[in-house]
Amino acid sequence: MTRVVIAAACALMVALPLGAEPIEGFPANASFEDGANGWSLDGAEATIEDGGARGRSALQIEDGWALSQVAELPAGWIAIDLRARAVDGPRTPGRLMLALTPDGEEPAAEAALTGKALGGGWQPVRVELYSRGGPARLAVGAEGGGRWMIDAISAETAEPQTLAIDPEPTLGGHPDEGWRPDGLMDAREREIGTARQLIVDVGSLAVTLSPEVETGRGLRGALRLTVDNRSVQDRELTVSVSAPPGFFVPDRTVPIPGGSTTIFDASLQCFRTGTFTVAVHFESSGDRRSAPVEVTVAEGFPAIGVSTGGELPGDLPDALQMVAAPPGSAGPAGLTRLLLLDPGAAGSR
Ligand SMILES: [Ca+2]
Repeated sequence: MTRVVIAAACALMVALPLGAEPIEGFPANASFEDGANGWSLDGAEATIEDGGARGRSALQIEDGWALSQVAELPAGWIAIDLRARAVDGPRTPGRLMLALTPDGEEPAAEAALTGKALGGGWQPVRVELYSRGGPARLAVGAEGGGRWMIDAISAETAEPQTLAIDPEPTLGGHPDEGWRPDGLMDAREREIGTARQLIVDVGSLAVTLSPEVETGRGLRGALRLTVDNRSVQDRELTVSVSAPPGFFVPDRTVPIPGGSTTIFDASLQCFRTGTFTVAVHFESSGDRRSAPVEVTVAEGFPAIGVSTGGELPGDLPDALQMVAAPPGSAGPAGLTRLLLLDPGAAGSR
């Protein structure tokens, strides 16, 4: 499996940017109530259909790119808010793509969403795209055989929000999808009442953790670790995680004072939903031990997109929403540039 180097936003602090100015009239016919006027559907399998999220009509696209009318746009980040729907729900194959394309250029995906990421029904989405300034179009694309609907588009200038990230964290690669060890690796199991605990001895440390963890998409700190240091010497414990694509867990080293018990929450941040088995590795005093943990990631909003340094990979892990760094953007890698918003709160936007 390809190892994808990514930079991912590490927090879920979401605030609307200050000083945002609406870009009136962009895109033209933004709710498709005037049919396909203002849009070029040439070369795309795209139609205007009933059943819109706002008003009667919406764009439905199966393949290729639908392009808005050219508009003169300011340079800088532009936030696009829209409603998106995967017509066949989470089973919808392929991906929905968005881009801000200078006039005369071919669109290339700058943000991509899967059916699993969108779920069922209309989903509010906010994407920040970079404008080089000048005449450009909004491009809505589809590939991979699924049907998608788009409605209620609006645009405003945006101040990119920079979030703290680690330099060059890595995503995925090991273990493979569906990986599950035969046993408990280096851990032993203890039952306390009806609860199960895993205990891992590493150097003079005994690490206690739960074999099963539940968390929400994008959240950190899901893995509670209790570390007993049986030595009087101070130690350090490094926690790392091997996980399928979609997880983002940088290595973390924590001081463990001698003769004490230290409790902290390690990250199992994941940007997709589902149940996965990951391997958690513990290193201390040159000793390295591992334990398997089953992680169930539930839908959670707002869900942030994973930001790649360059082009989007062609084969996205399903359920993973991604954004690319467009040419000339010169923005920090850790921007929150794609948000799936809470459908229940959509009326407030
Ligand atoms: Ca509409």
